Amino acid sequence: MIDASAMKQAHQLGIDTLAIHAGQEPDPHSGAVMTPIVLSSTFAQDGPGVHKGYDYSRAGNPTRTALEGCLAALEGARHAISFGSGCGATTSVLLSLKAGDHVLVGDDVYGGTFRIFDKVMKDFGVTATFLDMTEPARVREAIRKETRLIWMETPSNPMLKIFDIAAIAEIAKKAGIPLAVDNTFATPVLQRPLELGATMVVHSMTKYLNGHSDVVGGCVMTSDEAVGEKLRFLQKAVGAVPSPFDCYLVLRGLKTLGVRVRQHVQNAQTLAEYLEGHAQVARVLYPGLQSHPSHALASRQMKAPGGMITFEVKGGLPASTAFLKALGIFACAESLGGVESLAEHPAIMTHASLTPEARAALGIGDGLLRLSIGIEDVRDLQDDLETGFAAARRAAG
Ligand code: P1T
Repeated sequence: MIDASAMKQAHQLGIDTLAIHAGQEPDPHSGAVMTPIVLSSTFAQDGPGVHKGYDYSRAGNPTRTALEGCLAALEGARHAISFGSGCGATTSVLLSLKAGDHVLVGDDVYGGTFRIFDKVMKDFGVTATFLDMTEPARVREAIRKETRLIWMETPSNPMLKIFDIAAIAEIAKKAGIPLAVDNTFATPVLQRPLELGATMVVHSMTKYLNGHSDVVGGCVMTSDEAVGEKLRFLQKAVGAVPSPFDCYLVLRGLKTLGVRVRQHVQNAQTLAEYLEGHAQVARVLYPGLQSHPSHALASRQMKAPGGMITFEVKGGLPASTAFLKALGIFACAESLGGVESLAEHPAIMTHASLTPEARAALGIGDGLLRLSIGIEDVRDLQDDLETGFAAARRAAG
């Protein structure tokens, strides 16, 4: 077995090998190559407190252990702690804060993440400042004496901003503040924030890690012992744990993470270039385009620019609505990172929980659309987008 704690061994292996093997070994009882789904909620003990490492499934479960071993290896972490959703993972990280604490948050984050800061943590006395971190010096200037965490997404959702993880990690380290990077859009195949100095990596496993749009889950990876211990405690104490079946599905999905992500990227690059040349497109945000303001940083920090594209269709709300309705292969749906292509309207869908002012400041307007590029034949995807543009043209008159 490739044990995540056997760091030396894991470090010598490539990420595609780790994705298939780390944390897993043939079942010692039957030889089954695939990790069994252990559904039992409780575990027999030889005597009170004498057990084989598991006593109750909220505290620990063998299928979950296998998944967490694999997740830890993929991010090069000592610890992975999994949760019942990405939001559950985010909230569990924030539960280590207390009233009076302050968090610096990247200004562009998933709407549900914004909502946790704005509508949940606020009531517990934890305040947040949302900040464009494109210029790392701004992070240093915004740190207060009560700042206890820096949180960011890169690439961010939905504006695909790129923040310099190494530079911000350096600032955080000097200030003695942990840095959490939501790596959902990039995946460890393209970007490994812990190697760049981050304290924690957070994922919605719902997305690329699982990859098949049939699980909601989340996780946090860290090599910091105190942070790992605290999160392990919160996982058990708060209980936002993923089911054994969901752990199995993510473990299964992870096996193809590398090939999937490489195909997502290839299709996305092709379609981003197509969109950039389209007469009905006002602007395209994709880190793989020269026109992206942080193209150089993305090329340095990421192995490839990822599978998400955001663009603005000309013609406002009538055009963007007609575009989404006309698509046949792309489903008009929230979420991302599955093998199938999805398209959505951030202002109405994923980022509706932002205040109108916050949306306006970010440029999340009526014509803005976000695409999660799947791994279908790229020609079919392009034809589908063209159908969307024809409908948008008719709607805009
Ligand atoms: O949906 P959930 O598994 O709880 O994950 C929340 C989450 C966290 N971080 C990022 C970067 C995300 O994109 C998400 C969820 N995002 C969507 C559902 C979406 O369509 O953008």
